[in-house]
Amino acid sequence: MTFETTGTSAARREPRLLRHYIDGEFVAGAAAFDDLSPVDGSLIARVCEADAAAVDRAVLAARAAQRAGWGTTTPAQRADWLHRIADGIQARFEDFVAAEVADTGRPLVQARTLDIARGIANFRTFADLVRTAHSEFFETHAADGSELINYVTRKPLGVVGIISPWNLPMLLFTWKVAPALAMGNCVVAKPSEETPATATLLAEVMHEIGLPRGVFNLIHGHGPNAAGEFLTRHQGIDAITFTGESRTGSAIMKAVADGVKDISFELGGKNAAVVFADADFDAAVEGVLKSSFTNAGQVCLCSERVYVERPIFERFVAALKDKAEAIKVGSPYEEGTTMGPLISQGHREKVLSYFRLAVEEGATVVTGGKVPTFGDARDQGAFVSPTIWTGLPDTARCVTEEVFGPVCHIAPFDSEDEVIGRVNDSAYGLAASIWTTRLERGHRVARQIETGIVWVNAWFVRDLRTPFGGTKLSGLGREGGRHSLDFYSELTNVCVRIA
Ligand code: NAD
Ligand code: 6OD
Repeated sequence: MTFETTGTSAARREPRLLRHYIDGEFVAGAAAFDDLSPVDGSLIARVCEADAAAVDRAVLAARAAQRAGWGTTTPAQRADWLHRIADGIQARFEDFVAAEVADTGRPLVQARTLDIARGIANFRTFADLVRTAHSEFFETHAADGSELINYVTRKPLGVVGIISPWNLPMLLFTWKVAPALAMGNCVVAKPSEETPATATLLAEVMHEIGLPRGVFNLIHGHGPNAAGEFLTRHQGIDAITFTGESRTGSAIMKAVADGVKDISFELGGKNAAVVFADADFDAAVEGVLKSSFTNAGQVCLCSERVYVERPIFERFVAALKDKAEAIKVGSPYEEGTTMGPLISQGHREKVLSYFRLAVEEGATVVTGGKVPTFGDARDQGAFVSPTIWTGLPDTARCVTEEVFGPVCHIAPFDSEDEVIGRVNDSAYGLAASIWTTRLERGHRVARQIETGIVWVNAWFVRDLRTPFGGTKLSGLGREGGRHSLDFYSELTNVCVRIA
């Protein structure tokens, strides 16, 4: 593979110190850690590590700001603020793109069209939703003949703790920050230690537009026994919303149990794609290519299990192999790159351990399973090649456990009932996609799949008004549209006798 020297390499940037944003000020602390480029291992920035005292200050600042005014602003005022935040991101769009690409190594086009664009859309969508939110209303006729009306009012929860992962940093961070602020809460938010850059830029935007101090607080740091855990254990938090691994969700659930805090969890998955023989073949191959390899497979919605109806199985495997081998793996600063590295050397170790395990479990490696070599600085990065396996039993660990890399296992199936059973036989239940030209079949199968999201002839098309979340180990609760408005507020039913 060639390495073009055009473009801006993360390696050439001056390391900066990324600070916390607490009570309207950027503050450092005693400790800091390295933010390394997954493209070539170079130092991007030093990042402050919040200790318990910093987390405490952030929670107290959020509480004070919530009581001092944010909690009593009108929905229309908050909607205006959210649009101003969106405008602020838009004004620094290319800074956000550069920061996201430096932290993750993803292709520039993805950062522009998905990550940063969605960050803006999250603020605009929840601004519009909160402005137009309506209440429930019921007329009641009691047994004694009296008449009453019921209506529901919403109050903010108070202070919301937000913890987000590294795979879609800006998209997932703002997906929580926007609705939390829209509903009148103040937030203390912690991005992943792997991807602190866009969250820091967002704090700069909040500062530049003059958002009242304490409304948005940013803390950096690690998870267990560090900033993340200090936040979840803090008694001043009213709710935690978390996106990340299922076992982290379990640890957070224990941490918040004593305080009986509200929680919303978007967790891991082992998603399936089902391709029926009647599918539009080319569309299905293209769809599964996207659903398995987008963002190097580091999207919680990616399909790592692909089931293909037997008559087209061999043809489908061959076609997907050709497409996977045409993916251009490399630096985001290189023209034509369609897949960047994994997020870190540590995560690559995990993915490579599954590559080895697949062989031990008896897989046929159709393509990939390797670390590409470049003969330049990218060899210090965290690249792997797009990988396809076949031949594993449904019970294999590589078919049941989330790898979170550019990999899928393809298996044949013979009947609709059989494939529904196999898709549902999973500890996870986040998403599935079905490829068929028989739409009644699409509806019928979708209704029987035990996941929070099912796409038919599509993948990762998002209408932000729809519920988003998973069943089983994939999560707890739903966010999106009115489901976010519900999670980020307390509902009070007011019942009034009128006659
Ligand atoms: P992770 O669980 O390791 O970390 C996520 C965040 O939690 C980070 O900010 C981390 O610092 C923090 N954290 C870790 N341990 C903690 C603890 N004990 N207490 C408090 N905070 C803690 O997840 P990750 O590796 O960053 O992300 C990848 C995982 O996220 C995958 O499993 C993926 O499927 C999942 N994910 C799910 C969704 C979804 O919508 N369902 C979306 C994106 C990612
Ligand atoms: O699109 C979204 O709203 C969302 N929460 C996507 C999650 C992707 C997981 O990696």
